[in-house]
Amino acid sequence: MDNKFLSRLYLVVSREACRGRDIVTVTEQAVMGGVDMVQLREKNLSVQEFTETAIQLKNMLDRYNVPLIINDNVTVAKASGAYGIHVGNSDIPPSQIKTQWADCSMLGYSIEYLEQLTNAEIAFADYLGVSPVFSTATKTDTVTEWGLEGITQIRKLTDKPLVAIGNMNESNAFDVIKAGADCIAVVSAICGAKDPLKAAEVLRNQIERAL
Ligand code: TZP
Ligand code: MG
Repeated sequence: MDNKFLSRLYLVVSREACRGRDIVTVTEQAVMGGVDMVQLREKNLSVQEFTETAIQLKNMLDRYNVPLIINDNVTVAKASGAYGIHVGNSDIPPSQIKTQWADCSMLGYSIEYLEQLTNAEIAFADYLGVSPVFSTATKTDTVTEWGLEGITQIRKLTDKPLVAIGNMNESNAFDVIKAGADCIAVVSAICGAKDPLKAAEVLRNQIERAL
């Protein structure tokens, strides 16, 4: 795996996912439990609100040395001083992100179907999202449900770090890492948990056990 990429438990967070709880508080709990990378994924906020939330998160995350990644918005990523950006297959292509934001330190790119792996855009990505591994109510506009076999298949075709996302939880994290993923990304398993710190700890333990 690429040395630059050392993250194992990746929280994908939004205000909505925190279900009325404060996003910075939930995220800080998650970090204390073992989350080592955070993505802010807001689909319904204005650029101003998205940026403000990103800055609040970054101020907290900096104290823990945890990188902040912004989903699909170069303006917000630059304005908040984020570490990187994550884009999907139908978003701005990675090559263009690099043109628009030369200082981007981490570029994530979701793999939604197998043919994408032969695309030149892959070379611009620092990690690939295997999206989704299992179907999830959190994101329903998906193409391929990769399953464990899909992770293993992608693992054989690329050396890029693989981030597994989609219905990841404490009962499948171990198998997903064993199948070839380097990192687990979650929304509900942490944001929806009564105790986000404990939920992160349990997930992190499953991951470490599989490494
Ligand atoms: N991309 C693919 S699945 C997904 C995203 C953002 C949502 C994952 O959410 P959850 O609640 O962890 O299944
Ligand atoms: Mg997108």
